[in-house]
Amino acid sequence: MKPDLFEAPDYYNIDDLLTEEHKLIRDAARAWVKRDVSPIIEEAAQTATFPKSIIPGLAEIGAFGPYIPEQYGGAGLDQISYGLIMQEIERGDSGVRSTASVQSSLVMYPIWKYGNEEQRNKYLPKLASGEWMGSFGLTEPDHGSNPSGMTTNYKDMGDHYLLNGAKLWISNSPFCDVAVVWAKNEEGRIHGIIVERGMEGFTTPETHNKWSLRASATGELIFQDVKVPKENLLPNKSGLGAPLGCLDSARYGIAWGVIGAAMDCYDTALRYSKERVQFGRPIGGFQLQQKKLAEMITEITKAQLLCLRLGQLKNENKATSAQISMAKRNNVDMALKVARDARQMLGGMGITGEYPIMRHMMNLESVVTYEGTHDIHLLITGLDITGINAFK
Ligand code: TGC
Ligand code: FAD
Repeated sequence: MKPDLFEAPDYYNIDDLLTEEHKLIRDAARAWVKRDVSPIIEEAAQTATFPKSIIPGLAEIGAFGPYIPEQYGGAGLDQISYGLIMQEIERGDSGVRSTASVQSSLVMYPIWKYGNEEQRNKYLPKLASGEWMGSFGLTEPDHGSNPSGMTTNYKDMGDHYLLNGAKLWISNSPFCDVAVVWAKNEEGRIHGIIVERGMEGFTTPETHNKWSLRASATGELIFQDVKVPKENLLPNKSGLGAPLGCLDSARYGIAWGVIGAAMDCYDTALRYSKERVQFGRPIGGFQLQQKKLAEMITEITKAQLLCLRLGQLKNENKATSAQISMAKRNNVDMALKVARDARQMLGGMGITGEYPIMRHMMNLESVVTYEGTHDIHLLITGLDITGINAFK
């Protein structure tokens, strides 16, 4: 892979709207990605290997629990800092951002929000440091977009719970130390339960042959009569709203993250267009190529502004789930289109691992599907503006 020459586009001087702390945090994450992710990520993706060596670095830049209070080992940052970290990590690779999203918003967040003090003290510091890695089990083989139909269940056996069922498409599952699993009790009510590696009957087979997110490990969570101690139940929230609340936080991070992937594709295509000569001139001088570049930077700039405003709303606790859905859907779609146009601009070179574009493009095919598909988020907006539910 070529040396990482990334220069972040900031067409509307959005940096002027950030605080010095935001910029310091962002720049530290950017420097870490250049130093520790860019040199190894192409090989990790080509060989479909999760690069475990980056775990301590992710912890150091505050990517594990950016907004979790410092007393639990988190970085205690605001929501804009969280977004900027996700943007920089996904500039490196969506799979690396996935690892951080799951750890922060899908594992640490529910333990922090729905757990008790003992659970917070037991799990959060180890998750923040990367000593333990987590996964989040909501999706099942027969229940993806419609998680309320889940069949994973637990029974009260007096001194413990007995957990049965299976989760599919679970990021980090093959190496996770703990899993936050969503399961129904005997009354059919959904609860979060913490399952630890080593519990008898709990297995995590890896899903192979992915063409997307190849540097992220994906797998199953299988529970066959797993005895889970009663103290592992998250006590403070139940119902589908509990996992969906975690998704709000992760989807918000994705809305920022994919801007990073789009910026990397744009920056690569812009540089290439000035160097690549055809018909005796740089291809960046042809109107058709300028159209692609101009549209890319326009859409990236709109996405940056959308996220910044959403971050302000999140900081004030005013962001709605539907606003987050709109940003996730818009920005992932934007990044996919930027990646596809950028790839074309590199001609044949665009399909090789010499440049990051094809990897970003393939990764984004997962990002547009997970955490609620493109169509599901459109229906969430439709419901919000009309008041009429198209799901039921
Ligand atoms: P519905 O009846 O609408 O809602 C049930 C309860 O949940 C509440 N609620 C929310 N709460 C918090 N945040 C949200 N975003 C919420 N949306 C709904 C709602 O108020 C209600 O509460 P209550 O108290 O009245 O019970 O539920 P539904 O069954 O009709 O489903 C709605 C739908 C389709 C929007 C939802 O199920 C959905 O979002 N489906 C998409 C599934 C999804 O996103 N799965 C993601 C799995 S995790 C993942 O992909 C991780 S990838 C990580 C990585 O690698 O980065
Ligand atoms: P389906 O729900 O079967 O949808 C298939 C198609 O039908 C989609 O296009 C969808 O938009 C459409 N559709 C469904 N319902 C409607 C409707 N009502 N109206 C119109 N169209 C509809 N899940 C986890 O729990 N934890 C994880 O860590 C995790 N990581 C993932 C990592 C990867 C790489 C991938 C690919 C997925 C991951 N997922 C995870 C699962 C992910 O959230 C689901 O794939 C996603 O929610 C969609 O579910 P599905 O794949 O079953 O598709």
